[in-house]
Amino acid sequence: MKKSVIFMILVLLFIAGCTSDNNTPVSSLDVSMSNFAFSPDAIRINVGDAVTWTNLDNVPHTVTGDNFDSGTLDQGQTYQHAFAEPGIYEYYCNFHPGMKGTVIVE
Ligand SMILES: [Cu+2]
Repeated sequence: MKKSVIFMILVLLFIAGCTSDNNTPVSSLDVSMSNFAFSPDAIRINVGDAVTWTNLDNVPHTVTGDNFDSGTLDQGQTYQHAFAEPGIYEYYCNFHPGMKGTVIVE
């Protein structure tokens, strides 16, 4: 009996681990940079939409992709970029390469 309970808990933890995907794109035109992360880190927009990034951290960040670059954004500064072509655009912060984000343009 005890063993089966432990087994059930392990199964539930396993399922929870598989379904909690923090990279699921959400529909948003606003991305914040806080605690050294883009939030949300993956967004879905329509062709022609402009995304606005805002740096909430007290250290500088950048929004750097293949064909767009915010330059240095200090705390409170924003950067806006419109996406005219459908595609998947990955970007990162120049100062913190671990900071990554994705814009999916449909
Ligand atoms: Cu950064």
